[in-house]
Amino acid sequence: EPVYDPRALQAKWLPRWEELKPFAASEDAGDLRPRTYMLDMFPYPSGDLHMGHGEVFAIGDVVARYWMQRGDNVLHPIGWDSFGLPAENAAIKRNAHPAEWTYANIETQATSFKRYGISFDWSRRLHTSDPEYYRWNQWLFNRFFERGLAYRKGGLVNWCPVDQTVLANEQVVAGRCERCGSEVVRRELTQWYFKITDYADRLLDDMAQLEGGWPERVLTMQRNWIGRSTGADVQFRIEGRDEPVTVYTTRPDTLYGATFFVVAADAALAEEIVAPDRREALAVYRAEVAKLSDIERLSTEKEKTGVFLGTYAINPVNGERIPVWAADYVLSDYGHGAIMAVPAHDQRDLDFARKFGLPVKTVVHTGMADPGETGIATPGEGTLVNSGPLDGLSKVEAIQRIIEILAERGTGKATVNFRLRDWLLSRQRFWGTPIPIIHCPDCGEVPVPDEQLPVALPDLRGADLKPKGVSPLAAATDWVNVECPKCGGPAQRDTDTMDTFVDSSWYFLRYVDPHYEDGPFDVEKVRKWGPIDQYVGGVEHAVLHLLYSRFFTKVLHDMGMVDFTEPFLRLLNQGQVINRGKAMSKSLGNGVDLGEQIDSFGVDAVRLTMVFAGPPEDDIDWADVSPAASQKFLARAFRVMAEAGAASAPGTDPATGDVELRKVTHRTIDEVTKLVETYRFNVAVARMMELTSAVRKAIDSGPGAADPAVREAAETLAVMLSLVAPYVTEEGWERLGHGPTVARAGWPTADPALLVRESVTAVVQVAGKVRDRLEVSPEISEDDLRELALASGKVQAHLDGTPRKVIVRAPKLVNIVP
Ligand code: ANZ
Ligand code: ZN
Repeated sequence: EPVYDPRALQAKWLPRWEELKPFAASEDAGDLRPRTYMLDMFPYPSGDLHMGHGEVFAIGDVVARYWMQRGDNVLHPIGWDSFGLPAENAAIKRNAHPAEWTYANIETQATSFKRYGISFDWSRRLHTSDPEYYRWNQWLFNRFFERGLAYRKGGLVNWCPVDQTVLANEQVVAGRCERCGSEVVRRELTQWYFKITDYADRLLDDMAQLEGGWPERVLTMQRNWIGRSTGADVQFRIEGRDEPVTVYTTRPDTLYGATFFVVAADAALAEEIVAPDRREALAVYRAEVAKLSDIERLSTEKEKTGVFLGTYAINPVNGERIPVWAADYVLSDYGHGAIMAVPAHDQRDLDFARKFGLPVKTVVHTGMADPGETGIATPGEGTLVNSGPLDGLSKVEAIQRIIEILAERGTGKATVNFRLRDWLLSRQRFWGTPIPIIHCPDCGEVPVPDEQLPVALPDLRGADLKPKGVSPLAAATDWVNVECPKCGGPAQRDTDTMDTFVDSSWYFLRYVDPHYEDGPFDVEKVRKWGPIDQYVGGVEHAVLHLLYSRFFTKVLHDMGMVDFTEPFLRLLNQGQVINRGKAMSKSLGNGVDLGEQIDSFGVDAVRLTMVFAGPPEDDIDWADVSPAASQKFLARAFRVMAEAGAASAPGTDPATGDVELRKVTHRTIDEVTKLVETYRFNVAVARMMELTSAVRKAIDSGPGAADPAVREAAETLAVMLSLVAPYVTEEGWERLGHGPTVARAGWPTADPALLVRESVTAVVQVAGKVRDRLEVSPEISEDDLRELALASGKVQAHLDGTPRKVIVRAPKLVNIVP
């Protein structure tokens, strides 16, 4: 009796795989197999692999192994996103240097990945904290700088008071630091930015390529984040000021309804135009506003606040004088930082008007009650009133007409606005890529010449790396003080490091040759492998990493370095592994350790549990699944493969085997193929379980273990199940008399002749006499059978008009009373 011993199989096969390297992608030009690039989001080395990794990599491996079985040349690499705050914070807590902590974790995770049996090509391994990698971050920064896509500017930025660093807008979630959860404050700082806004249109428009390949909700999140809106820029004159002030509005049709004008309290303009006797009030108000986050400022719930600036704006279409206010609900960095307020048709303007007793003037008749009385603005469609030349027009017509009028007079034009802001890149932290800029008192910002890259991180071993608000690099004076590359005079290095999202914005391109020395990546090899056919990872990156990578890809495309404009053709977001209905956490005490699960049930059972738990997008509640049951199933599958292997030798002709079992096998092949290609991996596993039962039955109470159909079924099972359970199937494949490795066995093909369902004969009687016999499906419906019978020529010949009665007993009998 063959015994399933997961531990023994792991001990036997892991070293064999390391030797055989079955998952190495081929760069051989003569290799004509289709190339498929399968990528999992690379991990942070923040400890050993956890349950979440267990899930994402088990799922990714199903896809990678499937395409390998299909005969593709599959690139399935792994590396580490090894710079960054989590590693740095963990190291500081342990009084260790980030490098020591990081590289120790990488080794731990690499060992765990190998044990977990993921089909990686280990020769492609990379770590973003290696100088040979981050050198190219710096090289790319230089290219961006040359193209005007990297620039420094002062302004209000998001600051995390705990991590003591600035954050990109994308890293502020509901007003909090994405990493540590503390409330983000605003600070005035000069920082480096990537000009992602130059690509806003293309980031939106190119999403057409991703329709169907990406989850709809991710596309929607990106669309909303980029936030394109169309409207008009309109110029207002401000009394006592020569320069007109431009406002952005999505509703230029409501221009005649503007009853006041609002400037962002924190915009420079407010200080420029404020009347002398209102200056003091503005200063007090600005101090209050500085404490608020954008979310708070834009909240419709929040009580409106503001101060009158003691000056007036002139409406360009009717010359009306309207008072100018400063308020917090207008943001300084959106549009032009100033708005025309139309209280009748904009709720926030209406709230403000009611609070400060400003007039409300309806200019679009929507059929709703008067906003001035109800306090409810009417933003909808309608007919223009009180609007001179626009009267009687619809909203859409009025927008068009007013834009023409403004353009004729040179006081406005149609325009597009984006919510997307430039990507703030500088971080005041140690564990990242130094920004390759030298500040020279005479030459300004001078990039470190390419041939001097990498600008390596100073060692700083033993130094205090705690965040202090200025980069710890600033303390390394020997490193900071350099000669200006341009004039040779004394100059200083930029001491900030790059956001680690820079590292992950192009790592997928370097995998094709991670030690390439002539550029960030081998352009020729990327041409052959790119873009990524399938990407698998968490939805938490829906905006951040995926948006940045798309941006980088477009810039690289413009530089002529890649020939595609979207990096990831298909995206799968796996769910989370939770426990007892909640995310795992130390404080809840509901953590489950991946290593312990593997020790108890074996790698294959844990992987199978992950894949079988439900659709890959759904969360897995570990309390609801049973790795023990998975292990039991694997033992059954193992015995079936071992018994079939012991009873016959390879090469028997399946055509001579039991037809019933063959039909089950081929139907399973057909279904599992479709299920894997549509990500329904859990259902695919269920089909494999059914096949296992069918083989068991055939051995025990059917044609017996030596039947060629049993061998065919067992071999099919080995190959299909290898996507999920590599160890037991490798062993099964060997016992079935085949050489390693099952991973390259080749996907089985379903014989169409065996997919045809049985048919049955339906007898058709007219007035009690058999007039026809029909071959029909056993599952035919009563209606279909009635229709078929009545359509029969032989039946028609005995009918004279509509029959009086038709009695149908599907699938066997139709009785017609003429
Ligand atoms: C007049 C108006 C009348 C507006 C109306 C709306 C409705 P989106 O779609 O998000 O682009 N706005 C413009 N700049 C702003 C700023 N810096 N801070 C806050 N609000 C600003 O929104 C555009 C609309 O938001 C603009 O259209 C403007 O108000 C406001 F019945 O202008 B609207
Ligand atoms: Zn200089």
